[in-house]
Parts: sequence; C-alpha cells; structure tokens
Amino acid sequence: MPNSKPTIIAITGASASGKSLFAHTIYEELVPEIGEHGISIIKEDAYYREQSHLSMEQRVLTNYDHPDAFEHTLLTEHLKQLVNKQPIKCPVYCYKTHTRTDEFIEIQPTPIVLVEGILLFSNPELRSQFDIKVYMDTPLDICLIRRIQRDTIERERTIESITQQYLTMVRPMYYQHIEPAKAYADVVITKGGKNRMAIELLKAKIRQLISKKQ
Ligand code: UZR
Ligand code: MG
Repeated sequence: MPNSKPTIIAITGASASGKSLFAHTIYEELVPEIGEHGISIIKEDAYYREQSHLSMEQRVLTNYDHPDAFEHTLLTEHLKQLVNKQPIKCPVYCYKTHTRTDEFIEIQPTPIVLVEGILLFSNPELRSQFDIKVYMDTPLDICLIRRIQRDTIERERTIESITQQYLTMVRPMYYQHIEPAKAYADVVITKGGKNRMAIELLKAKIRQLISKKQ
C-alpha cells in the first residue's frame, strides 16, 4: 500500500438522487473489512464558497446548483494533495447560514477516496482527478420527493422555499449542468442509493483495488 497511488471515486447525480446514501453505505460496509485508514468520503458540498462577506438576503439569492457556487479549484487541489499522500483541511459548510463555519476537518490520505456531489463533472480539471466516475440516474420526480422530505427536516426549509428554489434553480441547472455530465460517467446507476447490486459491485471493485495495492 505505501507505494501505490490512492484511487479517487466520484459519485455524482441530481440533488437528492441518493449520492450520500450510496457513498455512506459503501463506506460503512467496507470499514469493518479495510479499516478507517482504508477509505474516506469527501462531500463537494463542503466546498461551497465562503459567503460571510454577503448579507443573509444576498446569500439566499445565490444559485447553489450552478458550478460557480463551488470552489472547485480548492477541491481539485485537495484531491491532488491526497493523491500525494498529504492530509487535507476540509472546510465545513453550514446550510442554515449559507456559508462556511470557522471549523475544518482534517482528512488523512487513504487508498480509496469517495467524493460525492452534484457538479463533480462540470470542471475539466476536477473531472480529470477521478479514476472511477459514477452517475446516480434517479428519476427527477423521486429526487424531488426525497428533497422535500429531507430539506423540511434536515435543512429546516418550508415547502414554499423548496418549491421556489426547485423551479428557479434546481430543475433548470439539472438539465443544463448535471444531466449532460452523465456522458462522462463510467458507470450509471439506476434505482437510487439503495441499489444493492450496484453497492456490491462497487465494493467488489474496491476490494480488488485494495488487494492490488498491498
Ligand atoms: P445535495 N443548497 C442550499 O439549499 N443552500 C445552501 O446554502 C447550499 C446548497 C442546496 C443546493 C443544491 N440548492 O441543490 C443542494 N439549492 O444543496 C445540493 N437550491 O446538495 O446534493 O446534498 O442535495
Ligand atoms: Mg447529499
């Protein structure tokens, strides 16, 4: 393992398509086998831009479904550091204040790095960091139902704010930037984050990669 290059696996797709669930299921099920030093997860959401210089009214107007909302250069830099076996200081984003907190999470380099987020394939340099590119092809109506359930509970949003954001930003940006990026994927996954066969196939690939790295 010490001399082999880490493998970076991207998991992308629409908001609420099951990316986080898929990545976390693979992570949780592999940690007992390969340990916490074997695999890590990075969220693209952590790289939403710092907006502390903007008022709350201005922050609400940001289009969070457009590639410009992310600091993709920093994420690219961090992935390069991990490939070079250096730890990174990952920012911590807050959905309630719509900006970064003062905190950082130190992530150690691991042989397998899962990266999950909506616009991972939108930037050519970022895209070129991924060894395996996965796209969650979940129907948009299912994503919308999940998003309403999740955002009312976890992100404390009203139905009005969710539908307003959905119609003006989430849906148009999906058709403009997310769905076309499916063409870059090596693997396209149907049925969402609970697709058992897809989870098992990815786990099998990761086990094979780990055994080769040893
Ligand atoms: P996932 N988002 C917010 O609602 N507020 C923020 O401050 C930052 C992001 C939403 C964003 C996007 N959209 O659709 C979603 N809007 O988070 C991406 N509107 O996160 O992939 O977990 O759904
Ligand atoms: Mg998520």
